Amino acid sequence: MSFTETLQGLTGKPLADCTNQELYLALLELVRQKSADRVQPVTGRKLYYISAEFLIGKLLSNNLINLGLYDEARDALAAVGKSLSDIEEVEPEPSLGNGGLGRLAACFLDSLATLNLPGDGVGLRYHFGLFHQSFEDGVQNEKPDPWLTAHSWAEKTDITYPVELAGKEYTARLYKLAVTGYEGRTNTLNLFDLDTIDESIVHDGIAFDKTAIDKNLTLFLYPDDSDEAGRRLRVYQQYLMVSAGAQLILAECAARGCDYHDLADYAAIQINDTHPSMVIPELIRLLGEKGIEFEEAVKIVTKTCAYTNHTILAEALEKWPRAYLDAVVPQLMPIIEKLDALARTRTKDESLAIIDKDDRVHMAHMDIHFTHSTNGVAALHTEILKNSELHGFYELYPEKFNNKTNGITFRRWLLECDPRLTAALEQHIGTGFRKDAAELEKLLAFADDEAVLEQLTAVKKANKEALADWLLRTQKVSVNTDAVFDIQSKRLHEYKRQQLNLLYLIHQYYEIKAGHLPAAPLVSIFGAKAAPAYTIAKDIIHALLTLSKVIAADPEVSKWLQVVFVENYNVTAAEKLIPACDLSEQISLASKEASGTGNMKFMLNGALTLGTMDGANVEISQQVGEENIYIFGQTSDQVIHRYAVGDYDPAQWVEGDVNIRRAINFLTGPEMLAAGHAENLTRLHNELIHKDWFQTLPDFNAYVVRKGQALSDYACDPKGWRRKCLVNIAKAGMFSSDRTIAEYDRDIWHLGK
Ligand code: GL9
Repeated sequence: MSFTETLQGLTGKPLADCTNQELYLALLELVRQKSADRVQPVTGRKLYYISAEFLIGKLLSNNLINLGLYDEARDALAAVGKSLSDIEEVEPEPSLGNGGLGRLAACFLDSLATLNLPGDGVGLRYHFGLFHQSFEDGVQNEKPDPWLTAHSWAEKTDITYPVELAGKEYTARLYKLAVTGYEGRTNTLNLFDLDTIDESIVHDGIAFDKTAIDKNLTLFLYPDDSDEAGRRLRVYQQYLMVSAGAQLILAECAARGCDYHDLADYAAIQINDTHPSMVIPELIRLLGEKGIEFEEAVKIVTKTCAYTNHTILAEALEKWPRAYLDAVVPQLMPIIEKLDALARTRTKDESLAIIDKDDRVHMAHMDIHFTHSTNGVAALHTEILKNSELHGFYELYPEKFNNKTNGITFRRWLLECDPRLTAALEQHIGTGFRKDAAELEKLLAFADDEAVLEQLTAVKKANKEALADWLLRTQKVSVNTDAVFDIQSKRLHEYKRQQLNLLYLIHQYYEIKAGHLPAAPLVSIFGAKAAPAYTIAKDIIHALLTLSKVIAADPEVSKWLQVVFVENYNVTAAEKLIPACDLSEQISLASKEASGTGNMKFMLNGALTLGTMDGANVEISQQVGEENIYIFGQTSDQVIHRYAVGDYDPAQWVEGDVNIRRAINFLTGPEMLAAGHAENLTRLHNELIHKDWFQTLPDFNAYVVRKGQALSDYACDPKGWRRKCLVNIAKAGMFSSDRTIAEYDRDIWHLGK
């Protein structure tokens, strides 16, 4: 049967007569059937990647590509006057994640299935995801982001598990979402939910009664934790995930013949950051119910579980007040106390304890003591963990520490999002890189081939045109595609320093007004959501939106400079932005970005990085060589030293530098106040002058100089620029998540064995 006939069998009428919605549903069904054909029996050890977030993005195109059906589907639809990309627009994006940590989990699932490794995800089926962002009057506005339509990729099962929360029993229901690898097997993303959730309790944006657990538990990812009810709700969510997950794992292993004593031969559990850490005491509890003594259960769990640390920011290393756990999971507290006592027999160092003197339970400490592996997510990050943040633990357990530099799946972040570049690459180096990313290096043979370089430039130009069309259609802004497209898209956080970019733009505004014109016009594009309770992050968004208006209203400046803030940044938006980028902003304060993965996506799509020596930027720089990347700013050692000395005073920098002073004072100057809100702008101004916790000002001048250099290279040395782009693409191979997953498997999981 031809593809058209098969699809028509599902629509029940000629394809030409179908709506895009009908075609979408038929394709969804077709993909489901084909994915089911690729389910394989599990032998030996199987991975359970347990994570609060799985930022999977839209699935239709990705699944068609991985099943080898994309071209056929596109052509069959085109033959009847339908467009696959229009059909894709019907699909809602599941917003089950926030940022890199969640997207990493999604890339890992793709690579596991592609490498034919048995590995499933375990998480929650949030009804409204993180939130949908819109801008109203220059301010971020939050709404629910529904994605669960009548026909969704996540299929309801009749598998349920009882979960006890605050002494009351709830029923967790399992939903399964098929994950098919590229020419690989089909694994499962297991998502838990309660049948009793009531979406109608959400009002006024994303507000809801935080105490009605049976109705609210899986409404949102990361519910507002600025009050106690919100923080407790996070504990409720985490326990729902780990308890149902642990029961699923034990049931699946038992079905394969495991007698629980040998659990580690059947299961490897990867704890993705501290949100799932309670899986440790929960497994010990459940093994106890099966008759296994505490001491043996601890050994089994330690052998089965491994932990990934994704950040050194203290606020993200969860420490739950004991009172919360006493209230929500009283069944776990006696076990956590015994684990704390056991940990104290291994070290006298009070700072390594699980329960501290203020009765807070340190989740990461429990992870490190009672799993067999702790990994960081980029070389620099792992070194910082070993040498400073987790130094005491490293001394106690040097053998547990290892690095696994993050990666991204090239299927989504090259084949799917950049078909033009993919076609160009295939013309010269064949298709081997689809499964063996190292083959991208073959491109280096063309580094001085003018025709190839021009082809890459033409691809970039076409992608910029496509982004411009999309921006016009969805955001009603028009951009100059001859300008440099400079993009900073990632969560809004002070450590990522969108405010540094903001100060640069203000600086440029003054320079242009003074007749010091830049080498090339610049379109500066932002995409970022701020956590709803993170005031300064929202103020930074407001300042950028306001500056955008001020510049647009000034014909002298707007010829050279434009600021665009994309609404509701998500995976779908990233897929449009990344292929069109010339300059990738990776400007976090050195030592603070554990890895970054956007940096890898931009590089793979032929953008040059403007960045600090932070996270995986360090490894990108090693790969491409310093002449093919724009590095600036303090090193992590300098930053760590400055924090240690503790004498950083932003006011001195403001006083001592006219450019810094001019840029900061502009925030509360007449132009900005006329276009924006004094309250937000003043708060940000004060924050920068009096606190600047992430040391924006010491890096300001270096940033201005380096960015100027990049713009001048772009404008004055186009040949050199193109060559740099080619080298970046060619050297991106090491950042494939296939490489990362192969390393996890080799060093930690040993799957299928
Ligand atoms: C993060 C780090 O901040 C990133 O640098 C890193 O690339 C990713 C994946 O390892 O993990 N840690 C973290 O807590 N988040 C990250 O993105 N947070 C969220 O996504 C909420």
